[in-house]
Order: sequence, then structure tokens, then C-alpha cells
Amino acid sequence: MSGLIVDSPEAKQLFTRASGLDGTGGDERLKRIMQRITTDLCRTVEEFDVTPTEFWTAVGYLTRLGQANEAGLLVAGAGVEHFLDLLVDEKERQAGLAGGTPRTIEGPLWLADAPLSKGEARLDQDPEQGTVLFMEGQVCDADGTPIPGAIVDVWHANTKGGYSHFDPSQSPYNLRRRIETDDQGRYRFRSILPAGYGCPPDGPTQELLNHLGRHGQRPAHVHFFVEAPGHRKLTTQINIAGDKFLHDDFAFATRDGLIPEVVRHDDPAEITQRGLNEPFVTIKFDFAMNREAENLPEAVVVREHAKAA
Ligand code: MBD
Ligand code: FE
Repeated sequence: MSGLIVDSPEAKQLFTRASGLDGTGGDERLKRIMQRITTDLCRTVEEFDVTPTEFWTAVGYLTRLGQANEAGLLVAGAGVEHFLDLLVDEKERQAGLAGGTPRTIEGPLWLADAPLSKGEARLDQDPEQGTVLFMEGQVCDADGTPIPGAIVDVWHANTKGGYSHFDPSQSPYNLRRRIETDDQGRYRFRSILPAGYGCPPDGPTQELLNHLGRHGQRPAHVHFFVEAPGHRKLTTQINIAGDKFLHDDFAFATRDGLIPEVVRHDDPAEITQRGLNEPFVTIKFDFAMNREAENLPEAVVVREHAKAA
């Protein structure tokens, strides 16, 4: 016996009954998970001598977190979303998968049904003083064979770090597009360089981060879902090299292989040729897709998303 109340017969019976394990209805696996979570929570309360006032402060915090729609943001900041990636990585390694583009977290700001076009798209629709970005690449399978008809779903922040829909100052689907790869598996788009994201400064996520002595900043990045029949859906991001927070991301999403070179073009002839009057940047990035196989964890993650109005 540990001598802890949480390990006493009375407490054990309490957690068993509270999770429904003494009855027959409901879901057996969920019951066991609830029992574990309840026990672990109460163990933490007991071992850290958490006072009732502290405890109810936490309950109030979680209530406000949900009301502010920041649960997904805290999960990212707490490192748990990245941990889920580590778990899937390991299962894929054990199944013999290797060589695909690294995955990294989705984050809480994707929106379904972005405008779809073939081969290319322009993402920026709202007028902004930003550096023009041309990004292009190829979607290939693990052997390097191009995949025509793959869907590249891309979304990123504007020059203030805000995402359309969540930032009502932007027009619907600004900086969000789906691009179907052409017959050579290629995609390309024009956009503007995003700024890094910062957690809402007055929100509950930043409030907790402050108490941890942490910032709530992400380096500038561009998100992707890449989907192709017979292949595992890829959820990833590229980071903009040179960002101050490149290796200090509050959401721990930066990974080797996801930091392409950002090439700056200031040759006047090139600028004119692109129909621009200021220097621009280009990024080349290819996606390597893994083939779907038996006994792998699900690659299509079902989670609640914001609904476009
Ligand atoms: C983002 O843009 C993001 O990608 C993540 C993971 C969390 C908050 C904002
Ligand atoms: Fe993001």
C-alpha cells in the first residue's frame, strides 16, 4: 500500500463505480479509460496537495477554455498534439513505412471546403502589403512516381498572423485553397508570406502559458493536407526559414525536412516578368506520400472543425 487515500479500497471502489465499471451498460474501453483518468487526476491532487480553491480554479479555467473555443489551441501548446504525431510515427516505423514527407500537427484552424482548382491557385484575395510568395512542387509516391489528381489542401495566416474565418476581418476562405495536382503530379500557387501566429493575448491558453513562463508564438508556417487514392493522408506544414521562432514553436511542430529554402528574387527583369513591382520569394517543396497498408493507425483523423458560415 502506498498509504495514499487514492489507493484506499474506498477510493478505488469510488472510481470503479464512477466510471461505470460495476455495471454492464456502456462502453468497456471508455470505462477503463475514465477510471484511469479519474484515478490519475485524484492522485495528482493528493500528491501535490492541491487545495480545493486551486482545484475549482482549474475547473473554472477549463470552462472558460471551452467557452473561448481554445481547447484545440491548448492541446497544441501543451505538446499533446505533437505527442500524437510521435505515436503514429512509431507505429508507421514498426510497420516498415519510411521515407515519406514528415507529418506534423494539423492545429485548430483548418476549414473544410476551400475553393478547389486544377494545377494552380491564387490564395490571397484580400489586399495586403505582403511579400509575394510563389510555391510549387510535385506530389509523388514513395518510389518517386508522380501522383496526378492528388488534392493539396493549403491554408495559412495573413501578414498579421490571422486565419480567415477565425479572423473576421478577412474575407471567407482568404489564404485557403484546394489544388488538384496536374497530369505530372504538380501543384503551384501564388500567395503572400504569412507572419507567425500568436495565441490570443487575453485568452485562456495564453493565460496558462504565462503561468508556465512560456510564450504562445508560432513561427511563420503553411499548412497542408495532401490526399491521393491508395495513399495515406498527409498532414503537415512547412516553416518559413529565418523566423525568430523557427525552433521555438509553442506548438512544437517544426521538424527536419519541413524547412524549405525561401529564395528571394530581386532582379528587376524577373520582377517585371512576374508582373510585379517588388521583390518576391519562391519555395519549392515536393510531397512524398506513403502507400496505405494494413495494420496502420488511421491517417484520416476525425475531429471537430469550425463550420464556414
Ligand atoms: C496555428 O496556426 C497553428 O498552426 C497551431 C498548431 C496552433 C495555433 C495556431
Ligand atoms: Fe497554423
